[in-house]
Amino acid sequence: MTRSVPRPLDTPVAQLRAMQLIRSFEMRVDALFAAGELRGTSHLAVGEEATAVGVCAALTPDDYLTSTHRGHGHFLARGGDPRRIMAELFGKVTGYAEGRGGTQHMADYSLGFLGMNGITAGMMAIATGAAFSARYRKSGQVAAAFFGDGASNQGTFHEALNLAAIWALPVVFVCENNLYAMSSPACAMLHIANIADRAAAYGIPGVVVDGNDVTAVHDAMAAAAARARRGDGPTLLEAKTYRVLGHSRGDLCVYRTRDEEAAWRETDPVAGYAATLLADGTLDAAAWVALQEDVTREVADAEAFARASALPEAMVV
Ligand SMILES: Cc1ncc(C[n+]2csc(CCOP(=O)(O)OP(=O)(O)O)c2C)c(N)n1
Ligand SMILES: [Mg+2]
Repeated sequence: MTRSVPRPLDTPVAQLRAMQLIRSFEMRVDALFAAGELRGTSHLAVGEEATAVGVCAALTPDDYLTSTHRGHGHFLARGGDPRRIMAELFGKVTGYAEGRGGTQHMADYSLGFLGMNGITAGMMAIATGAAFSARYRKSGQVAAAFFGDGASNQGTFHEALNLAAIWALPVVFVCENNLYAMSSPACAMLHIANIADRAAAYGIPGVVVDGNDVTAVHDAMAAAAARARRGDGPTLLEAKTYRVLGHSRGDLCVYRTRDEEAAWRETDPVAGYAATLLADGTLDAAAWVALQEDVTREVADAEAFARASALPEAMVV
């Protein structure tokens, strides 16, 4: 496998660009599914860009990261190559799993990106193991594990938090509470308001953060990662956000209202951060337009690369 380097996310504009890249990539993938050009299904992270970028901005190049079934954004934020991700979605040999894994099965160990996984909460255990390994080797690395509100009701969640707590492992559990697990609203599946409150059961800090505010996510993640690196153990970080599109392809969202969706669109993490940077003078209007055009070009280039790539050879068994 070729070595990659994590995406530099150390400036506000770099963070905005990464969020815009995720938005643009996911919207294009959504359109490709709608047009019947991509097969199967995919879980898109539109509206959840700030959690991916805020968390990755607080990691060092050596740290570990695990993802979920909704992982394109996590991977792009960490430095995954849009060309190879798109090629994997097209089932092409240049994709991260050589066209045989698809949307939920991509990894790049040179980025510390240990992978996506369709098993809800499954990667929380992998991240806990990676943190154990880091501690054993005294490497100073931290592992971050993304998971959803639905995953917090899986047994694996409790097992991972308990082990990480009793061994004070350097892991940060990042819950992307996007208010839904498929068609199930979090408010009907949890008898508490904050998933972060579950941290108390393991004697570790539980922190709630606005998951649509990239700076707030970064700051909370940086504090949790510093704590983990000091040897003080894990944190449960809950980022409140919203899954703007359906759970996966073909979901008409009949279980929620259009008013609710419109209200959340007001808190759009990408447009909101662009507005902040325009208001404080970090970015001017022309630069914002140029950034969006540049990202559109990058996504178009990824698609052209994927289309031009070969299909894998048929497997003979
Ligand atoms: C162990 C397991 N149980 C059930 C499923 C079916 N399933 C796929 S996605 C999903 C919902 C996950 O919800 P959440 O953790 O909130 O993540 P989100 O889809 O909102 O990002 C479920 C139940 C699964 N993939 N794995
Ligand atoms: Mg969810």
